[in-house]
Amino acid sequence: MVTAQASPAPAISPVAIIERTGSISTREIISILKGEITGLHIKRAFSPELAGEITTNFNRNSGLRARKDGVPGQFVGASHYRRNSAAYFSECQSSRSFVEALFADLVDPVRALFDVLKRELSKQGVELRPARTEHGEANICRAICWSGTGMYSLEPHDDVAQVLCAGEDSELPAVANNTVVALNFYPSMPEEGGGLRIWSHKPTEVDRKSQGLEIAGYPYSTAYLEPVPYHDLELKAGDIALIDGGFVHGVTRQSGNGKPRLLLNCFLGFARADLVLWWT
Ligand SMILES: O=C(O)CCC(=O)C(=O)O
Ligand SMILES: [Fe+2]
Repeated sequence: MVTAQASPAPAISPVAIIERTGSISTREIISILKGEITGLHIKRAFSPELAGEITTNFNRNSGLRARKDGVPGQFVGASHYRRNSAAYFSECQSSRSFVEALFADLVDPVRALFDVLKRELSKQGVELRPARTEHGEANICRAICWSGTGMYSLEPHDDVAQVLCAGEDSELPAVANNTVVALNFYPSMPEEGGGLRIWSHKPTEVDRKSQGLEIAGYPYSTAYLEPVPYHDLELKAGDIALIDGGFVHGVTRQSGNGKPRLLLNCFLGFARADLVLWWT
């Protein structure tokens, strides 16, 4: 008798997360890049005044648009998700002035972090730079308010599938051999919810295929994730979180009236032993 093979349950990978208050250190960022820790949550890492100014600049930004790639959200900047590299880098170019307008005359906290990281990596013989092609180079970050209305305002996903599918002419797929790190700054958070949920599961290409998610890595179903333990980062305005984007993660539904949940995000990772790239 032939019986149907049920898909195996997702493998559990332990998560190692550091959560603390204070300043972010390059040592910890490099530790995530090397896959030694899964997540780093720094509370009150940038000032409420700076957070408030960036939020105001987002709300009145003339480049603010709705996403049209099936992921509900409003954003400023460019996303490489489901785009070929020509389309992505041309979108970086056309949105650059809007991204710059998020910071106006403020000290851009994302740029400040990259400046320090660049100095530290260079001492170790490693270059840090934006991903690029002949079409241009990546912006420093993108700004997004997720607007999913179900159980999650951003459904569970991984950030690796989109990197693997960035195209043969792209520098990004090489990063998927190493840790794809998501760098998130939170200028505004709702009173409740909007946490970053990280499941103890790092899907392989086989896992992704079994779920039909090999191109987007989005969205993993509730049924698939049901047996997997998770950890919630409870975020507040002014926090920074870095995670290994290979682990499934999503954003819990937000509640409370008034304050939006605003994220500044980019990705980074080793493309070679002597090169770390960032992109959005
Ligand atoms: O909004 C967040 O906290 C996470 C965002 C995220 O996972 C992504 O942009 O891929
Ligand atoms: Fe993500």
